Amino acid sequence: MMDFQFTEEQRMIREMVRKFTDRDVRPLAAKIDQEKEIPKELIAKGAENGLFGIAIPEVYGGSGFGEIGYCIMMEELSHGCASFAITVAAHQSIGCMPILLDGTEEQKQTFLVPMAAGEKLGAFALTEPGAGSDAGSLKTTAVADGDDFIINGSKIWITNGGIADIVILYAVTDPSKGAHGGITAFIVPTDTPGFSVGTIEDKMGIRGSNTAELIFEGMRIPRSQVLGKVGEGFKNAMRTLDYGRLGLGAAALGASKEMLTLSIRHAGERKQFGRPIADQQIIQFYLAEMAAKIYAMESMVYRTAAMADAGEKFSRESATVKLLCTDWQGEIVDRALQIHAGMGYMTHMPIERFYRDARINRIFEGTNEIQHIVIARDLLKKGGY
Ligand code: COS
Repeated sequence: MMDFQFTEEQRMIREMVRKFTDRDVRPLAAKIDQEKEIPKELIAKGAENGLFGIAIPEVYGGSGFGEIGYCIMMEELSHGCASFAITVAAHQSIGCMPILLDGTEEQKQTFLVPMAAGEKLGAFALTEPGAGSDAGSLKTTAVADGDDFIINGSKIWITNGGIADIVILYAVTDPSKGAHGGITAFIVPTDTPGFSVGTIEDKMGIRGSNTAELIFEGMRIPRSQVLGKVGEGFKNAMRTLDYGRLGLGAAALGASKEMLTLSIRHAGERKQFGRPIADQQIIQFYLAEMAAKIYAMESMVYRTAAMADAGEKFSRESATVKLLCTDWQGEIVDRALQIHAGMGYMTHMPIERFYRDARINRIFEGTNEIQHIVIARDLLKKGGY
């Protein structure tokens, strides 16, 4: 398909990441899934290619390609390996972005620059055992003590948690206020005394992506590592998730395109009743439905990315992207498995891995039920579309 809306530079990004995915990522995807680990060399190669700071401005060590560039990258990586794509995503769109949004110049130079270069890996630590969808009801506390804050508590299901060098941590500084002024964001290097990694989760999908429990015991963080203003951490988390949700839409788009390509190929090759199954109208309809959804996904991902790059507010749009792209990804991967039938169910084919990997996209960075809330609140607040 002609991607006429992209600039020459953006087409080059796509070409570069596509080559990288074909050469370095896809061949390792099954192994990454089985061994539940991203090889360090792959992370190093990704960093060499500038993937870990593709959206971050050049002045902070990134490539400066913005959200459109980031979505192109996520799309292309997601053709190959969801575990690797989500490792990059958790680092960049929700690990780096909180610092880019609210960090001081000094914080950006100290923390963001090495993160954007891929020298230090980031993570975003919001979720707790009792605070998932209701992210405002955190229990991790940060108590002021002179020039420091002392942090106690724990986080669960943190993507990159066990391999990150820098974690953006959200903790309660004023329990009487909750989401409205009671939560503060902190920049936490993972070698800080009092920081430890607990359980590493075993998962249904994205098995190569690291998902960890984080524990903080009397962890002392200087005020210079408070991100943004004390009490404004919840807003920082929500603004960050606007970016994260858009990126997940791009990941869903790339994985869905891969499913369509494999399904078209299989439908042309697989013969039953003496002819390719692509001759059957029902299979043609399945392919047409997949392609129609992909076209809509592509349109909304890049329209929303353009809004983000233009500095417009895009919370409702990114919630819409997350909701529809990940729901449709679920339908598309299911259709791909149906078209491949018995073959698709076998573990030597990538379809079953894509099927397992897709499922988390409707859950993390705000369940799809939460996306309905974000969309509805915005409509009611504005009193219209
Ligand atoms: N951008 C800027 N500010 C935002 C914002 C956004 N996208 N979303 C909310 N805020 C602000 C609100 O304007 C409000 O500000 P005031 O205190 O000035 O009024 C504040 O943040 C609190 O917002 P709200 O009242 O909507 O908070 P709720 O506790 O009702 O939570 C939901 C709202 C449910 C939408 C939120 O908790 C959420 O997104 N939950 C899912 C969390 C999630 O994605 N978890 C996954 C973690 S990563 S795997």
